[in-house]
Amino acid sequence: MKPVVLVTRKLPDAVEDRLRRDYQPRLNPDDRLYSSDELIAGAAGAAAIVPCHTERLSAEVITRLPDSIRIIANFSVGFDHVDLEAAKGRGIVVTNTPEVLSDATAELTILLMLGAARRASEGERLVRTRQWRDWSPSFMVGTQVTGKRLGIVGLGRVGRVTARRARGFDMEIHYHDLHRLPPIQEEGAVFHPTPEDLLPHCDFLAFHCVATPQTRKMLNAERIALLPDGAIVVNASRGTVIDDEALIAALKSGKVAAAGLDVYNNEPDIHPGYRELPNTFLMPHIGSATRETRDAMGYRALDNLDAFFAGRKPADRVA
Ligand code: 8YV
Repeated sequence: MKPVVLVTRKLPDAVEDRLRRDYQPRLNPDDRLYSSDELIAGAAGAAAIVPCHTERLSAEVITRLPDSIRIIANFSVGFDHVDLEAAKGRGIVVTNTPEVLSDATAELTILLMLGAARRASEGERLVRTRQWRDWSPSFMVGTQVTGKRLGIVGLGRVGRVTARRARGFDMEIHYHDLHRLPPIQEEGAVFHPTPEDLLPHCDFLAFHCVATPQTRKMLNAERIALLPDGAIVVNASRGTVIDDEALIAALKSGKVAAAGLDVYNNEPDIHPGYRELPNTFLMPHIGSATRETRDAMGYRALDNLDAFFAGRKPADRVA
């Protein structure tokens, strides 16, 4: 008997074809967002769940999952939406999809940097709304990216690709992480043991760290004060790393010249302050949204399922 797999969102066609071939999938062709109750009901008799970050598998939800569930194979690299301790407590294996989305997310990060620095949002609006009437040497002047210092919080897989792409703009890379990386991974990036050490070196600041209680509101008012005046902040990790009120105040005062954001607290109902500001470049959590990457994420989630049901340790086990 092929194991029953609850798939919470519509996945790429090729991934769903493979699911149909190897499993008895419960698909969601309308891509409707399930409530926790619907998810729990849909999991009845299933051996596995393939969720996205849009499903919150809190301790409460995991406690209520049917006993049949043995693995949660996430279609995401981030797993902050899953309570790992609760899963461990119930003997449920949890996996993620690392590596395959590093390029796409790094590309998006570069877009955020360029979009924020060159005032892409303002410019686009002017053209689209027919308000672009003139040109002058002082019109739409932004910040140059080339040759600037980029500080990266979290020089993991995505952070290292962003650093590599940023070197194409002759940027000088600085980073903070829990530990200094070996030189082969640093590729010349300058390590700073604390965020406080890093921030004064950041003309641009990019977040690529994991959402944990320790990184929550990491960018707060005190730390923003340590940035050079006119710094640019970008975030393609998780919204929780930013104190929204503090960043919005800094964007208003000009302390932070611009922000490029793809992730937010309380998505998609984000802090309204971001929408009102001209100096924000805002994307709707699309870091990994390329055809190639979404296929690869699906295959990676299925590789983890295949390994698990073949009695092997899934490569990307996080709990
Ligand atoms: C995904 C992401 O689109 O993988 C992640 O952690 O944040 C995104 O790139 C999303 O999580 C898919 O579930």
